Amino acid sequence: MKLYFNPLTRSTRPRWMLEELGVPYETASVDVMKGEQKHPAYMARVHPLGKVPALEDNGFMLIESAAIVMHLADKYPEKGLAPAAGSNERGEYYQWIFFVMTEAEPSLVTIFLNTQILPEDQRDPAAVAQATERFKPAATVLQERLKGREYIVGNTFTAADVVVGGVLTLAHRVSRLGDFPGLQAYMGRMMERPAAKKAFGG
Ligand SMILES: N[C@@H](CCC(=O)N[C@@H](CS)C(=O)NCC(=O)O)C(=O)O
Repeated sequence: MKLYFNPLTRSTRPRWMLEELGVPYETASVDVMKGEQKHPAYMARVHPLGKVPALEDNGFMLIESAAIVMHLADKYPEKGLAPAAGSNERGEYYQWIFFVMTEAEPSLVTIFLNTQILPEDQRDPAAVAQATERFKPAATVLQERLKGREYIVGNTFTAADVVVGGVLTLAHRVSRLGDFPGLQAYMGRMMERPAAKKAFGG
């Protein structure tokens, strides 16, 4: 299996998952700052939008960080990183993965782009303020869910923790976890996992 990877991007999520699974894989480095993700050959074969991550598995190509993580959990059922299909826990697993990807991540991306990535004269402080306000209720719901829980679903670590934990690292990078000690503590626990350390350590 080959993961198209850049260390400062969402490709840390599938890498974290691969490390949790302990299966063999290689990484293909894609230098996003140099624009390698927009090379026509890469876009034609690997990612039609010219982004990372992407997974290549024996000629099978898959994009979207959360989809890759969930697919990997299902591909190795013996590792127990996804609740049984059809169970209530599986429903919650879908719920929290979609929740962070749709209710939290877009606001965080807006903040990230407008505070750290775009050239200063293109940054929009109003968009940052609006996104910060949009993030707060989602973060509150997530923090409430995690009260008294070690993991986002059930009593064991699952792929949902990779996605939720991964999104929270972005919240941390844009300094939006200060008011959410419960989220900070959860993220800290997740980042202590050896697999996460490897994925985020480069
Ligand atoms: N929804 C996609 C988003 C992928 C994405 O936007 N990746 C960023 C890095 S985190 C990227 O490759 N940006 C470079 C570009 O858009 O040129 C996912 O979760 O995989």
